[in-house]
Amino acid sequence: MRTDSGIAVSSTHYIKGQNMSKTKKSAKNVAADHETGAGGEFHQIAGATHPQLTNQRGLVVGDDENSLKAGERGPVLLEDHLLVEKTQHFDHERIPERIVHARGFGAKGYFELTHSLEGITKARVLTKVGVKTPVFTRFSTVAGNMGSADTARDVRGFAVKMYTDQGNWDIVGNNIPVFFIQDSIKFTDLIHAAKQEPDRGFPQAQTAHDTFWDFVSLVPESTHMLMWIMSDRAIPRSFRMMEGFGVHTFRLVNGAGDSTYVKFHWRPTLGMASIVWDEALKISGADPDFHRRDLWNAINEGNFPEWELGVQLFDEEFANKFEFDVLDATKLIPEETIPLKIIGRLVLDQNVDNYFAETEQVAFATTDVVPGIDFTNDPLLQGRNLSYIDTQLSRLGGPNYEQIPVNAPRCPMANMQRDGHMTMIPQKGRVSYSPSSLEADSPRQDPKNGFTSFRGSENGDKLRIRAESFGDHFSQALMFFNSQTEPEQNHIISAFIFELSKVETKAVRTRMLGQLVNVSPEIAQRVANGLGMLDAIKAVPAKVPVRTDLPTSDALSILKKAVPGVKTKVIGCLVEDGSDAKTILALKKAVTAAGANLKIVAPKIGGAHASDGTTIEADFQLAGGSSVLFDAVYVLLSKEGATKLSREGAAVAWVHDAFVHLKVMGASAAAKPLLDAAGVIKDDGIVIGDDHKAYLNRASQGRIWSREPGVCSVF
Ligand code: HDD
Repeated sequence: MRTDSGIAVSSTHYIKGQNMSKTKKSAKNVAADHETGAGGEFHQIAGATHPQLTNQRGLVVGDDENSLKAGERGPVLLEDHLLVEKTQHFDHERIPERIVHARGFGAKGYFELTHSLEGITKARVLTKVGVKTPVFTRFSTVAGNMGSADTARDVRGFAVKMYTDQGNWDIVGNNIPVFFIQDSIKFTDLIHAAKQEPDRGFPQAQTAHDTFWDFVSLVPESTHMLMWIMSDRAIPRSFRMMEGFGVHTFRLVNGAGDSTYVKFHWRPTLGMASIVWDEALKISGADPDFHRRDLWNAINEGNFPEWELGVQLFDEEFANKFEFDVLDATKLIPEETIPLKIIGRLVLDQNVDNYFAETEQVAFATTDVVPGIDFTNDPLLQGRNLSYIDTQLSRLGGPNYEQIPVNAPRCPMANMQRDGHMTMIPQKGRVSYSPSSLEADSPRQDPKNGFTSFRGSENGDKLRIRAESFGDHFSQALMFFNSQTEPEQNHIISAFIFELSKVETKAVRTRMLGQLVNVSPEIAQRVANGLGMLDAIKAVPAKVPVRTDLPTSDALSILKKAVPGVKTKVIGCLVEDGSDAKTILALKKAVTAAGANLKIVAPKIGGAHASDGTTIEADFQLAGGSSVLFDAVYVLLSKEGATKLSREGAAVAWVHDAFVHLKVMGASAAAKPLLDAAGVIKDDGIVIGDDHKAYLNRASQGRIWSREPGVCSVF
């Protein structure tokens, strides 16, 4: 018999007379059965079919509660191989975390091609319409350690592994289409500057410290990316609501060997959405797992997140005339210049079975390409092509990590590589070399169908040099800023102020202001004003001055692209004893009909007594269900309840936060005492009364941006 993990076990390891499917079925009701105590024995769950507990070698364990001792109160014996094995395994449970992107969360699903790129590429995954290719996707933050918080201001990794029938193809991308640096030789420096400072080991999961701003203020090529990470793209509402980008220019190659340049884009069907910065800070405390919980829950509830795969295709002629170098990863090609062609969809419909086995051990590499997909000379990409496999060797312990199920290709695999640490596939035969003549079935190269590199012709002097065409560092930074809506621009300014305020060294803050002058004196002025450093503005000389004539691009703004609706969003409803039962039921019905989730927050987790004496079940206790966890809120209280809660700090903060985080708020008329105590001022985002339709309509349009200047300083 094989278990789900694929490990062969003897059927005698299951309690006699009961089978695996029964085990699975009964597992659903484990908690309930356990609580009833039915079945008698403490460790036995009533009606369940427990497989026998074994050690790693399949030996059935008789006692897992006590070690083997010499006498009742005597010393533990070395002979206790069960204790030794269990402890040793535990001692070795961790592997080095990723040097970057350590904190991540994965899910499985498929990629389905909807539009063929026949003639442009020979990659079957991009030419066979309707084929569903299995996929593993891992989202991540970059700088934070594995145990850091999901809502840190950071780029999000968006790595997709497609198990195609021609081998694995990885798009190891981010949720931002450009990068900090142009040449991979600077990657070590960038990451050292961004991660915790080496002498003190802090701060982690943030760029708001001296070494990061010291580095970037000395490296003007990072300026465009700084605009993006200071924007709300760096604090997404959900992995499900962010875009993904392959960043570099890649090549597609057809059967005749002709190449077309390509940039890959993932576009979420739910549209993009972000949180606001004060919310991000508070969510880090209220629920550090905010993003992973959101993805896990959505998939479990059947709300499978989906992205369109879009490509920007262009040729050498366009590359030569485009105003920036297409090999420069700090630049993008506006969608208005080359529109996206939508060619497929990515659907994540399955959570992992085991976090470590899959999400932790998955190994991506930019070199995982299939015939028909190839690299360009982007110097950042070229460096990445070395780094990924190299890092897996130390992280996963040896050259056979591709044999771990989450990494193994789903197509046939046969080669002359043998042995090494943790070899799991017993490759057959005498022949492990080539050429050979002894075995008729030993693998052979296939020049027609196999991977062949694009025949680029290269020549030139050997030089350590940065191409002049990479020299403009400020024009697209300004284009990005100018493409944003007013609230988005305000947030970029506030983020610079927040981050630079954490920088202790004044000279670093001053230098950064000097770099910002190169983007726009107005931006520098606004940031300097917020820092209280207006006197410190002194331009740092720019080699290539900013171009102010680039057209703006609506595609760069989150808000201009937002998709209205509350589908899969979460609405938090604050109740207390005396809340009106009928209104709660009606609200629940309306919210569910709109495809959103209603979560009840009450002062006690046991729930509240509604006006008609029934119990309103609570999802959160007030202190643990802060309003930052919800997209919109509803305050459903009786006059007595509202008066009582207006003296309760957590309730006042709940309502106040929702208001200053610009959320749409519904409230019963009787909730007024609490709204007043929380400083809520009526605007078109405050819907009083029972008109749930009006409330949901307003909530589906997103936050109340017009409220913002009234509740926080805009510089
Ligand atoms: Fe990288 C991980 C994305 C530049 C070296 N990178 C990593 C992951 C993502 C990216 C999403 C996490 C994969 C996972 O979930 O396991 N990296 C990017 C993007 C870049 C980029 C979009 C620029 C366009 N990276 C980059 C450079 C280098 C690396 C220039 C080195 C020269 N990246 C690594 C790495 C990591 C990694 C050290 C750490 C863990 C891993 O690879 O598997 O090799």
